[in-house]
Amino acid sequence: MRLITAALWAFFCSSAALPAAPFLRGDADANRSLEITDAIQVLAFLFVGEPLASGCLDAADADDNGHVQLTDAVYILGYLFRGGPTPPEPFEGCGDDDTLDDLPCPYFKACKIEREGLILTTPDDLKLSGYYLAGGPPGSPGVILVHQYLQDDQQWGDFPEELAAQGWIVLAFSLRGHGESDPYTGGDLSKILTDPRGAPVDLEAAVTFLTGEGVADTNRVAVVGTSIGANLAVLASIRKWARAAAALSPRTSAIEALAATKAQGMAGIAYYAGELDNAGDAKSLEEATADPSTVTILSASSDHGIAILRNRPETRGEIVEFLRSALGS
Ligand SMILES: [Ca+2]
Ligand SMILES: [Ca+2]
Ligand SMILES: [Ca+2]
Repeated sequence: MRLITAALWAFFCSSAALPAAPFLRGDADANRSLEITDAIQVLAFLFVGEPLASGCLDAADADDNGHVQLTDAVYILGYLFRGGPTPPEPFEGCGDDDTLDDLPCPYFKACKIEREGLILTTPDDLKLSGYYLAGGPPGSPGVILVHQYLQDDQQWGDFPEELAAQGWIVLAFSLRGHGESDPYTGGDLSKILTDPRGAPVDLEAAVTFLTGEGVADTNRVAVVGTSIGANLAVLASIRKWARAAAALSPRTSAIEALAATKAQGMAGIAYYAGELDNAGDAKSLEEATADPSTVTILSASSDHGIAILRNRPETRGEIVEFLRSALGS
């Protein structure tokens, strides 16, 4: 019994680097209500080795003493049936843990999924600013969002929330030289558009984070990008970092410069381009991409990158459906 508990503990601790999700104290089964079943969940976790239905150890720490113990089950029962003390906040509504401890809460399905800020460290030791939405428990499919030149991780509107609502773990970040991330050191910022030692290294940091132990399913990662982000999404497919991608306004010459290789070996990509905006590259890239792949040319449109998502809202649902099918989720 102790061995099983230790294994579970190691599983939860491995995800301790993740941002913490808002939760409800005592609601060990994450059904948004404190009931006898929550006490039973705590006991089953401690003595039978059952995983917590909520996946959130902080929620099971009903008395907020920093440990999940028999006393937490007793505390829940005391509150419910014997007029015992009210569990500490967050109890009246979803919230964060005010008291620091080592109990991880990577995901809590009964609370609204919120953006949790995070800092990625690149292989060349830059800090990149971003945020994370735990739309599902550890091991769910993961989606990385890559913005375009002179934009940042805020360009997406509520698309990250729409993706997280599919049960996916979503990571958006700002490339070096953009948003709150460290500056680009390769010269004039426009050089980042073709520098293989710049933005691709940033995407690698995001992939490494998302495929780390206890985060997303390493075999079900997708990248969605606009303009340079689209080129990086294609690069992620070339390098087998991602099983699926959506590339809005890609450019072949920039992909080949960033990847330092021919644009070949891609699979599972949905391409988009405005008819009046370099649509030829999207078409030829799609021909070179193994199934599943699609290309959508927006007639009489010069929309580029994020403008496609903003001006053609139906694109969002199409991308979700494409990723769902390509990721098998
Ligand atoms: Ca409950
Ligand atoms: Ca406790
Ligand atoms: Ca605590």
